[in-house]
Amino acid sequence: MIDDMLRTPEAIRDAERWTAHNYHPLPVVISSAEGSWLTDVDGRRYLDCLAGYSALNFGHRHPTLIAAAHAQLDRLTLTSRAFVHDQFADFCRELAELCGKDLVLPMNTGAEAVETGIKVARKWGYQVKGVAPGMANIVVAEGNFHGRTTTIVSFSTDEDARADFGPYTPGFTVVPYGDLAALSAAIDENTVAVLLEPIQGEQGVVVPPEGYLPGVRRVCTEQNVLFIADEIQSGLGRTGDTFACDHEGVTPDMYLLGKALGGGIVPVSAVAANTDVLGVLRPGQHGSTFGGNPLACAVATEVVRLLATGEFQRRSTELGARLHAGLRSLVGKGLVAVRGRGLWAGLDIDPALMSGREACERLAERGVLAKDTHGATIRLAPPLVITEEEIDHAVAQLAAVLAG
Ligand code: IF1
Repeated sequence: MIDDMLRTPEAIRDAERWTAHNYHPLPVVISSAEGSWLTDVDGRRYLDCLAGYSALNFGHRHPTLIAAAHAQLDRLTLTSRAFVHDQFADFCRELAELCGKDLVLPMNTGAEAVETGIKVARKWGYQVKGVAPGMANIVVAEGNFHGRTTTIVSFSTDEDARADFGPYTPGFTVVPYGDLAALSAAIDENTVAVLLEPIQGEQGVVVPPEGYLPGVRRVCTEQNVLFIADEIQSGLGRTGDTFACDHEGVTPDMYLLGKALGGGIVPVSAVAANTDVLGVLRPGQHGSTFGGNPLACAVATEVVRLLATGEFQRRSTELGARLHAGLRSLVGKGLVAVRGRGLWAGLDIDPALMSGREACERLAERGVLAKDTHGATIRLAPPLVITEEEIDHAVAQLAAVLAG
């Protein structure tokens, strides 16, 4: 049926004609969506098991979020931060309270939140910790994915993401993910921060060993180093907790948030930290044209309120258990490994059977959309509004694909 999908060649050909080829999308052309379901230009329906890489945790067009967007569109959409607007304080306060932090700095994309975290950590290092000028270093993990800017790819270990984008930004030390001894050994008098994904998304939903994150927290506290948790993909309900760090009771010095914070409607990201960290910034030292705009704040405030109920964290935990039980039953039947937590899973397919891409093409033929990461690994991250029946359906379609 993948060939059937190519029956929509004009839409795909037009897309390919007029855009740089920085993606290799599945041959599906989506025209509408609601909840966990997408509909293509020919009326075919697909269960969304990617959810915009976790930007659609609340499903497509969640009514509360769409209503907030519509109401704000009819009032005020942008002021810049040169002025204040009436949506700003509620958003920053309610997000800060959700994070248990003093302050929030709103941006737009995840990469901007990461860049903001890097800049704030460096400035904190010089002005608070007393690191020698220009010497600040940040410890990061092998297999990291934190975005696509030139500084961020400077410390990527993925050659596809990094090659030929030099010269690279210095000031980063890469250590094996999950290896606390290596991380501790990499910290010296110039280390201002450790930047980690609590669960590595693009690497294939890699969960660190139990005790690793508490260990990182302890070492950072002991060494006066900021622990920056990139929760852009792992956070906001995806793993069954508000933040993936919550699973082991770890509180980072800085949360980096994005994706689902914008409700799948507008790009919204943010850095949340206490005054002793974010307080190093003075007017004119950092900013963004759209960061904290009225439309973003109106939607993101409702996102924070949805999370404050705990409903989506409970769904992710309960439905995630069903998903993982179903996936584990396929180990030895085409799957070699299943990783993840909550409604987030990384699946290693037997490479002798098919690639991750091929598996995703065959799933698409069966009306389930997912995305491969590398090689024979695919990730499943459905909206947290998915139902038990839809989970069973997705697992059944995967079983059929693996069975050939
Ligand atoms: C793509 C995946 C990739 C992220 C974490 C920061 C960012 C991301 C943990 C930057 C973004 C996106 C980017 C998108 C595909 C997707 C992704 F991991 F989710 F699968 F690439 F690796 N921190 N991840 O996951 O956020 O600037 O994109 O808003 O670039 O192809 P952004």
